[in-house]
Amino acid sequence: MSQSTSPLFPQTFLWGGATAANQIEGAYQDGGKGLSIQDVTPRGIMSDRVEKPTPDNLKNIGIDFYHRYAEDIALFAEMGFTVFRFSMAWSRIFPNGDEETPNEEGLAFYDRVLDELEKYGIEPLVTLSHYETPLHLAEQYNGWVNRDMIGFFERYARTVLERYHTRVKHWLTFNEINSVLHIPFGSGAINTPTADLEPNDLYQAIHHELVASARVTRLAHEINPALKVGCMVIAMPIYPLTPHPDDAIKVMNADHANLMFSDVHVRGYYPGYAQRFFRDNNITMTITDQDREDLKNTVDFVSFSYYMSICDSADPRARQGGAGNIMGGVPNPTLQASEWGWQIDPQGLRVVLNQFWDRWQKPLFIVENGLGARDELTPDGDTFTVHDDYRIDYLNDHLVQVAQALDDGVDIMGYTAWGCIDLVSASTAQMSKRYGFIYVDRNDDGSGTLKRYRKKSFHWYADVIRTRGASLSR
Ligand code: BGP
Repeated sequence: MSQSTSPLFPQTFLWGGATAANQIEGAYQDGGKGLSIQDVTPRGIMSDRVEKPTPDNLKNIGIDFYHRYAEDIALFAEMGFTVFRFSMAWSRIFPNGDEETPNEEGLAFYDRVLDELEKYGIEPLVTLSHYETPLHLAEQYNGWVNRDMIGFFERYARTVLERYHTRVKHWLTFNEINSVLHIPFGSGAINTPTADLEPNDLYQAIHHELVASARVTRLAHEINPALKVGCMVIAMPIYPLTPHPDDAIKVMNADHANLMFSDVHVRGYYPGYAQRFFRDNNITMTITDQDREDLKNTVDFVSFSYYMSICDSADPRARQGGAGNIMGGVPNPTLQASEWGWQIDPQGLRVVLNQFWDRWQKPLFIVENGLGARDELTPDGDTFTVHDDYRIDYLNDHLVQVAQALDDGVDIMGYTAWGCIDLVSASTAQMSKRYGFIYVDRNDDGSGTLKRYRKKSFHWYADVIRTRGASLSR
C-alpha cells in the first residue's frame, strides 16, 4: 500500500453523503405529514406490509433528523462535504398524495434544511421519491399501476421545483427505479401482493414511472434551464458464473432487464431488446403517442447506487440460495461478503462506471456506496468513538477504483457515501446495519439517546476530501 501526494480527483468533483427521508427524519406524523408506504413496512422494504403503522417501527423516529438536522449538517460540514443527498418526503408535502394544494408546514421543514446547507456552502442533491410514496396512493390507486400517478407526481414535483429551483440545482426522480422488478410495493407502491401481480400491470407501472420521470425532467428545464435532472438506478455488474456461452446469454438478458430503465431515461425510447421481451412475454401496455413524445425528455446525468456485483448462471441449480440483496443473484465464489451477504467487489465499481459511460456518454454520479456493518462504541478520552477500519478499507478500495475510472476517461460528477450518518436500514429496518461516519446511539429495540459520535472513518473521510484522494491507500 502506498500514498501519493497529488490529488486523484478533479477540483470540480463533488464529495459528500447520502440519505433518504424515511430512514432519517422520524417525526412520521408531525407537521401534517401523511403516512407513507414505509410506515407499514416495519420489517423493511423486502418484507410483507402490515395493516397499520406499528409502534416498534424504527422509522417512526428514525434518527430524529427532523429535529437534529442542524447538528448533523454541521458535522457534514466539518468533514468538508460539498454535496448532501437527501430526499423530500412526498407525504410531508402532499400527505395523501392526491390533494390539490401542498402542506406548507412540510415545505417549511425543507426550507430550514436548505438554509442550513447554504450556511456551509453544501450543495443539495434532492431525490423526489425514495421508497416513500404516500400510503393513500398505494391503497386507493394501486400505486404506479394507475396512470393518475403521473399527474400526482407532477404536481408534487412542480411544487418543489418552483419553490426551490434557485436553491437546488441537481434533482433525481425515482430512487433505484429498476428495483420495482423485485419489490413492487416498496418501490412502485403497488398494493397487489407480488404473487398475484400480473406482468402486464408491473410493466404498465414501470412505463408510468418512466413517463412521469421524463415529464418532470421537461418541467424542471422549463422552470429553470440551469437545472440538472438525473435518473437513479441500482448498478450491479453481473458476471457469468462459468465461461459457458449459455451463461453469457443469461447475463446479457439479466443486464438488459436492469439496464432497460436507464436506457429509456437516457435514449428516450424502449430499445429493441425490450420490445422483444414484451412480445415474447405477451406484455401489452398502453403507450400513447403523447407518452412517446414525453419519453424524449431525456436525463442530464445518470446516478446510481453501487454496493456489490453478482454472478448469473443458466443452470437453475446454481441460482438457489442467491446473494442477500434486492436483486438476488448467484454468489461469486471469489469474493468475500458482508455480514448481510452483500459481496464486496471494488473493481466492480470501475466496471459499471466504464460500462455506463461507454453506453450513454452522460455524466455519472455515484450517489450510494458503502458498507453496512455492526459497530462497537468504545471510550475515547472524554467521548466515544468507533474503530471502523473495515469501513475505511471498503470505502478506500472503492474510491481507488473511482480514481481508476477517471483515468479511464469516465466523466464522474461526484460521490456521496450512503448513510453518511447511521440510519435505519431499508432492506431490514435495523439500526445495527450501520453505514455512517457518524455513530447514532440507537439500537434495534429502539433504545438509545440518539446522541451522535464521530467514528474513525469520520476523520479518514475528511482527509480524503481535503486531499482530493491523495490520502487514499493504494
Ligand atoms: C439502497 C437504498 C437505500 C439504502 C441502501 C442500503 O437500496 O436506496 O435506501 O438503504 O440500499 O441498503 P440497506 O439499508 O438495506 O442496507
